[in-house]
Amino acid sequence: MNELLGVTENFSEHGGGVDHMIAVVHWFMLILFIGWTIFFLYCCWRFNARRNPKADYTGVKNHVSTHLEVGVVIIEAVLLLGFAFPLWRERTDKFEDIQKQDPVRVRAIGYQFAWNYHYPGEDGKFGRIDRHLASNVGDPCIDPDDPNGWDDFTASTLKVPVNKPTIVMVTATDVIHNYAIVPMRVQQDAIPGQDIPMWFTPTETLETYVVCAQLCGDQHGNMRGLMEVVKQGSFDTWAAEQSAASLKRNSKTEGTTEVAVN
Ligand SMILES: [Cu+2]
Repeated sequence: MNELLGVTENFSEHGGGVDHMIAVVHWFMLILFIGWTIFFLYCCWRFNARRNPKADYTGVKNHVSTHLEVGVVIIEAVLLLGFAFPLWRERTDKFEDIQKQDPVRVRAIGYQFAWNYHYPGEDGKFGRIDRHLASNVGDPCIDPDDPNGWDDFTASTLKVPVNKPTIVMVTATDVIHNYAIVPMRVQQDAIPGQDIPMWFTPTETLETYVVCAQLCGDQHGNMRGLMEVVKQGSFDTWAAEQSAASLKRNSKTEGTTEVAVN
């Protein structure tokens, strides 16, 4: 079905469910399309001028159509409240459960026209974020006075381990963007001033793209970033190296964080 619709292959744990829902919706739409087309052709035949030389100015006198419409509203309400909402609740994963699974945490900061990433470092804690400190676009705005932030590091590529949940806190520094990773089947608006969580679990190691899915300026089409899903070991080594380098830099300058925007 995905190949038929031109959709990129799925590489996340929950993506199969998303694809399944999209497929079901497409099949329903196909059934509706066929049904309405048949009804349209029937009306063309039933009400054409040759069969009805004289127009009928009174039209339908009974209330069948009103009853039908009320019936449709009731059936749709039952489908939505009785089936769709409970199913959604049951099938979607909960943020609290993901948080218990020792996820990788990273902030994605969108700006015109790229993405910057802020990792919490070896202590697993993000430094305090103070947006008043923003010195340039894509600045993660880490408060240099907070010791939790001294081992935080930034990167221009999203690197995450395979088979482990990742929580990305999505934000922006200038206008509204939209952070989308199609192979992971996730997408979230990036809004200045807000850190909004989004999560997924990659199932294979790969290199792919993240894109901006919200028209955000003249270079929006080039707002594409790299993403690497790597083995747990190489992720740990990389994160430890980056974190140690940051800590060394920040302890030298005694609290004045210098986190470069790549
Ligand atoms: Cu954008």
